[in-house]
Amino acid sequence: MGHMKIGITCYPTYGGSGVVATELGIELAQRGHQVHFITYSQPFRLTGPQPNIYYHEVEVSHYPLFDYPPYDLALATRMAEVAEIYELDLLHVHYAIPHSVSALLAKQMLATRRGKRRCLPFVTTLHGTDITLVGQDRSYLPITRFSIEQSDGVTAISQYLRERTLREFDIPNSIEVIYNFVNCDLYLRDRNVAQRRAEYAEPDERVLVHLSNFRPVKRLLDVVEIFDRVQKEVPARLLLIGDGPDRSQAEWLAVQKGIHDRVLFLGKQDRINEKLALADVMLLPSQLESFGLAALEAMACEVVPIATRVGGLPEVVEHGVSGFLADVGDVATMAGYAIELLQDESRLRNMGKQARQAAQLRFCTDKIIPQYEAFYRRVLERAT
Ligand code: GMT
Repeated sequence: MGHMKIGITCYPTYGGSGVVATELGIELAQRGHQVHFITYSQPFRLTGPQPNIYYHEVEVSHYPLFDYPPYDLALATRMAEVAEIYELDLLHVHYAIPHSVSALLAKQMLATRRGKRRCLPFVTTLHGTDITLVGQDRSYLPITRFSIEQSDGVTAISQYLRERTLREFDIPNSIEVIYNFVNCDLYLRDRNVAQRRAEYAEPDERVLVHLSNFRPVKRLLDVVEIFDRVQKEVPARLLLIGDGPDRSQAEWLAVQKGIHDRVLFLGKQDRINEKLALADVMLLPSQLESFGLAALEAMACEVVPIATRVGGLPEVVEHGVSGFLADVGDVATMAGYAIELLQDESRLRNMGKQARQAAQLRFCTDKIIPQYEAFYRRVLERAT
């Protein structure tokens, strides 16, 4: 089988699942597949026109009657239309709710069309909160389970998420783990970093970075607490990339602690690779991460992650080798790891190299994208 025509749906805004879906589409397109993004706005990492990539916006009608505009239905309709017009081979949806329900509807719409019946298998990739939070909500659990069961293929981004889904959802499907990935040619240490680093920090200062959507699960206040302890021992700055509900609380905490001038809120940023590449350490003290894509992106840039021992993070970060792991909320231990490392230049650089090596060996695009291609082919063979 040659190149495939693949429809991809994800949340197009800032967030790990949208990043993975978009980067996957870009990589597939570069390998010659035709990729159709079907989303309510242009995925934020999809910048500029690229060969083999199409974008189809989902319009949702807002009639006065619709207190709750039916996005899932508009999405299903658009999926079916795009699949028919562009003769898609399959749909790949990221994040179960509501995307896999819409994909199931689109599949059924096409399967029952008189005279123009069309087979449209769909793959669902589980990312984390679609299972750990949303799936636990009784009002969503049955439909999430149903749409996972009905998927023609299911993947999870870590062993942790796979096992948790099988355990808590009690589904008969097999779930294949395909880890998240990073483009190691784009995410790499900038050897001429000094000039750009000077925009944010003095030459003698270390740079710590945090990247997230600032939701409570990320424990942004712990990031500030850890940094406060670090900067008392080591001259340093903290770059906070992203935005979200916990931002103002974190800003106030930095003001209260008298470190506001050292904590730089950069907001949502493009070209994350360039920002990460000028840091020394990444702080990711999350309550839960099914994978922790930010840690992986940092590792590829030789930035050492200091994270929590939760969810899929131990599958990404090897404690003491490619980063450090501590218990949730243990800001003293995480600060201790950072201080020790930042005071020892050769250990810092060595660990940075180990982190990159781990990223390259296990999570580079050339390792992971072929796994998706092979998975799609298996799904298509089964479906026809
Ligand atoms: O972390 C978030 O709140 C965003 C969420 C998403 O779906 O956009 O991230 C999840 O998917 C990412 C990409 O696969 C993973 O790297 C994150 O660990 C995962 N977040 C959680 O499990 C909390």
